[in-house]
Amino acid sequence: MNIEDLLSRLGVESAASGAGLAVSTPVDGTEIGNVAVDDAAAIDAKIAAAEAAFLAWREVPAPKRGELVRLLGEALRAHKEDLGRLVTIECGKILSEGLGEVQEMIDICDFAAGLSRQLYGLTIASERPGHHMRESWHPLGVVGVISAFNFPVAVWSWNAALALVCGDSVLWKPSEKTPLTALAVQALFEKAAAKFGEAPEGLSQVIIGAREAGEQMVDDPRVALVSATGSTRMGREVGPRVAKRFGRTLLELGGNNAGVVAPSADLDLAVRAICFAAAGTAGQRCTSLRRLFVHEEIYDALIPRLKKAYGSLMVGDPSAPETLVGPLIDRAAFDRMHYALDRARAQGGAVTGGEHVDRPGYYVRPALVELENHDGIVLEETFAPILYVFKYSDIDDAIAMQNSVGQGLSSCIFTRDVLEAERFLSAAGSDCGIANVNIGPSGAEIGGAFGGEKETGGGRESGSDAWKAYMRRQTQTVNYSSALPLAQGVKFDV
Ligand code: UN1
Repeated sequence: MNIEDLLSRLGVESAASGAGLAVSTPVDGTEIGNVAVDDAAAIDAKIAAAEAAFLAWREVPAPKRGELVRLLGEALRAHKEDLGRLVTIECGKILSEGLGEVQEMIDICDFAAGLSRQLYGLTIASERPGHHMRESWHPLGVVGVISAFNFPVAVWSWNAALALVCGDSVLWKPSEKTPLTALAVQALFEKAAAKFGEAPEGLSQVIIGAREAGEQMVDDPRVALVSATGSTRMGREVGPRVAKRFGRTLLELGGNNAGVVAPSADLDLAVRAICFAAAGTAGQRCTSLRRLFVHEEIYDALIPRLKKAYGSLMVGDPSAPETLVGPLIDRAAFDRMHYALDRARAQGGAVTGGEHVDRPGYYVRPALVELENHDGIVLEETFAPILYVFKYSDIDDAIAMQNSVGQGLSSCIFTRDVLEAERFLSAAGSDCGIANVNIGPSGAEIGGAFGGEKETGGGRESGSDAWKAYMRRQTQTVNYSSALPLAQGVKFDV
C-alpha cells in the first residue's frame, strides 16, 4: 500500500515535509514519513487562534454546533477504510481493530450530535418567594487533548466531539509516534468544517512535537481543560502542573486490569474473551487484561485450554486477515516486555509464550505467566501481551487481590452465579471505573463514561454525562418579585 496515496485520499498533502519528526511503522520498522514540528512560537499562535475561535464558537447555538460534528461523522464514514488502514500502518493494530477505532469515532460523533440538543441543566426550588433557581451549562474554553499511540485517533474524537458540541475549541497534541493519523483526522475535520461553512478559524488544530510541545500546552493558562490519556507517570506530571494554575484536567491513565474466573463460568466464552482482552491489540490497550484470578476448582480445566488457544493465535502482519496479534510499537516496548518477563521468572513465575517472532519489527508471542504471589512486577502496568495468572479459593479474596493495585480502570468476572456477579458489581466489589460480567475488561462502547479511579486519574470521557467536564456550571438565581428576601432569613434593612 502506497502511504502517499492513502494520505492524499484522506486530504493530507504530504507526509514528507522533511522538517523534523521521523515517523516509522511498527509493521516492519521502515520510515513512512517525516513531518514538520511546531516550535514554541507556532504553538503560542495556535493557542491564541484556539482562544479566538472559542470566543466565536461559544455563541453558536449548540444544536448548530452539533451539525458540524455530524458532518465530521459523515467524513469519517466516507473515509473509514482509508483511515482504518492508516491506523493499522502507523500504530500496528490489526485491521479490524483499526477499522473499529474509526467506528468508535463515528459512534461518538453520532452521540455528540444528539447530545447537542440535550445539554440539560436543572431547575431548583428556591427557598425565597418570587425567586427561581437554575443551573446552566456554559462552554468552558480551549480544550487541550494529549493522546497516546495506541488509540491514535479515537481518543481525540471522544474528547473533541463532546468539546465541540459543548462550545469549546480543541488543540490536539498526538503521540509523537502517530502524527500521520492525527494529520489525516485534521484534514477530515477541515473538510467537514468547509462544508459546515461557519466554523471559526482555528476551532480544531493539531500541535506536532515532542514532550516540550505538550508541556507548553499544559502550562498555558489559556487552555481551560487538559484531557490527557497515557501513562500514570505522565499524569503525575500533567496533573500538578495544570492544578498549579487552577486549570482543569481530565486524566485517563494506566490500567492494571484483572479478571476473575469463577467456578460456574462458561469456560468456552471465558477463553475467547481472555484471549481478545489479554493478547488482542498486542496487549497495548489501557484496558487490556493483565491479571487473571482463576478459582482452584476450574484452574486445571481452564489453563490448558487457554494455553492451547494462545498457541493458535496468529502473530504477524496486522493487515493480513488471519492475523490476530500485530507488532509492539517499538524497541522500547519490546525491551519492557522482556524486562517484565525476567522479573516474573525471578519471582517464581512459570512463563508460557513470550518468544520473539523473527520478522522485521517487534513481534512477540503473547505470554501467560503462572504465579503464586501477587506482588512485584505484577503491580506494574507493562504495555505488552503478558497475562499473570493466579489461583484463588474465596471470591472476596480474589476481589481484594484484584483491587490491591494502584490503578483502577477496568475489571471483569466470568460467572453464571448471580450472587457472585452482583457482589462483584457492588460497593464492596470491584473498585474500578469499569466492571463487566462475562465480558473482558477491554473494548468498551462509547455510550458509557470511560475512565477509572485511583492512579488511573479519575477522569471520564465519552458517553453518559462525561460532557459536563467540557462545560462550566453556573448556578443562577432570579428574583421576579419587588421584595428582597435574603436567604437563610438574614435581615439587613437599610
Ligand atoms: C485505551 O486503550 O486508551 O475499551 C482506550 C476499550 C476502548 C478504549 C481503550 N474502547 O478498549
